[in-house]
Amino acid sequence: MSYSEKVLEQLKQKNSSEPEFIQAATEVLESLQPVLDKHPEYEAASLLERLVEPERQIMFRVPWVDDNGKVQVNRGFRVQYNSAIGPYKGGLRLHPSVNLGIIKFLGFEQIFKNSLTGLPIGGGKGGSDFDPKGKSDREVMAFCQSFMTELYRHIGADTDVPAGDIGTGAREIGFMYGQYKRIRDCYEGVLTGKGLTWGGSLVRTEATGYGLVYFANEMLKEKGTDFAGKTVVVSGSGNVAIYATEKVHQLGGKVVALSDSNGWIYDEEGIDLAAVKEIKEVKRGRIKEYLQYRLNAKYTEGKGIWSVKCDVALPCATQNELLIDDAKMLVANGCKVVAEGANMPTTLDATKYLQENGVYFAPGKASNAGGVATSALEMSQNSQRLSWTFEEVDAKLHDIMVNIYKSASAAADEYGAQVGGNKNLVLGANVAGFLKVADAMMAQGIV
Ligand code: NDP
Ligand code: 2IT
Repeated sequence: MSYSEKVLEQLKQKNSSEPEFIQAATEVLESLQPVLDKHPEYEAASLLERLVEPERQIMFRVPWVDDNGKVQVNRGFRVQYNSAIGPYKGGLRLHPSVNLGIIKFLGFEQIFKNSLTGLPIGGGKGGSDFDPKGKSDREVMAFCQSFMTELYRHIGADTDVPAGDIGTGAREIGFMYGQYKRIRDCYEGVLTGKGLTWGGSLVRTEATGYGLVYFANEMLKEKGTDFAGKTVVVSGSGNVAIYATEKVHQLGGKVVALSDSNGWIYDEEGIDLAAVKEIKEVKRGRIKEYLQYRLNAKYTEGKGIWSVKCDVALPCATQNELLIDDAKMLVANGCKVVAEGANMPTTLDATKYLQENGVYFAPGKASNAGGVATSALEMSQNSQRLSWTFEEVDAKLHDIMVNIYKSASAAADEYGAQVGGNKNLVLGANVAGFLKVADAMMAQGIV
């Protein structure tokens, strides 16, 4: 058994109730064996065993009072995974599906993603099984204040810097920041995704979606083409999906479908993004309401968005939303590029099928890194006590995404990783992200 297989076996035994974590670790560890063969010193230092074990895992009670005066209790999490190359950095997910295994998979992915950005940020993730959907602003504030009343003691601008993720947007970050400042009496860049008048960075709202499309554009360039005239399907209709759609349209492509957890819309003429922003960002409504804006659009309840014919597919909702049968439909319909905006939206077998059938595939840890990269730019601006212009931040984001593409594709080339006539960017991203962290861990001794 190879070193990576041994570590994976142990990991499966120790974490048998965490399927998403096992899935994320399997994908990474299976990619790394060629690097481990080249660097026997890693096994001698039990580097992988240390890498897969979070430095610290925090779980806590979050009590709050709802609008009926009833006390509610949620579970809070922060997994501080790896600080070899910088303070822990990663989002906070608020969704009823959140549990320790989900936060561990996200935190593990974040280590490699953050490394790929080239910026000094370690990996972490947190959140709660609290569901902001259908709650009043006061209830959301009560939850966020209670959550931060415990979390504050574990974080700090040079220790751990949380941010948004599913269910955590500008409103939630505001309530959490207010409570942190109140308890600590300290105005520091402890969270990213802040409002523009109180330490936030321009482009952070747009960054994950824009960055995803900058990355996908590099993939199209490799294939001798670009977004002009391309038909694109984007799943989800939250932060990442909305700004991915905006950038596709700016580059001359046409997004024809979007979704939420209830169903999906199809608009042959191209999605009217102003309508989607009003439904989702202002009214916090359901994607079905799009029919009130565009009479010719179609709504389908439930799953099925990947049955829509497209050139490029951008899954931007959640983990394991693109399954093997979806992959088969995409291939049969002639889709040529899949780039993940969400974290691990494609199952392992669907990824393999896409790759082996000639689809150029980008893993989220490379293609969705624009959000956290711009968070790191927010941290830099906070340290300098300066704000950069939209153009400056957007240009840096663009350069970072091009560089991530170059690092992942160079690593794929170095290890001869080709699949279905394309570079294997899954292997390339894992290897390139891993090497920087591994080097720092080796230099820092047994910690
Ligand atoms: P939002 O909360 O803004 O939007 C999430 C979208 O995905 C919504 O349309 C939501 O629908 C849908 N969705 C969520 N959970 C499910 C589910 N279980 N089944 C079906 N649909 C679901 O989150 P973001 O846009 O910020 O995040 C989307 C993805 O991108 C996540 O995987 C996140 O980890 C990842 N990501 C986010 C970054 C960021 O900067 N925000 C950075 C990098 C990655 P509904 O409203 O019905 O729940
Ligand atoms: O998954 C992710 O990279 C994020 N949710 C963004 C994290 C961040 O710190 O900006």
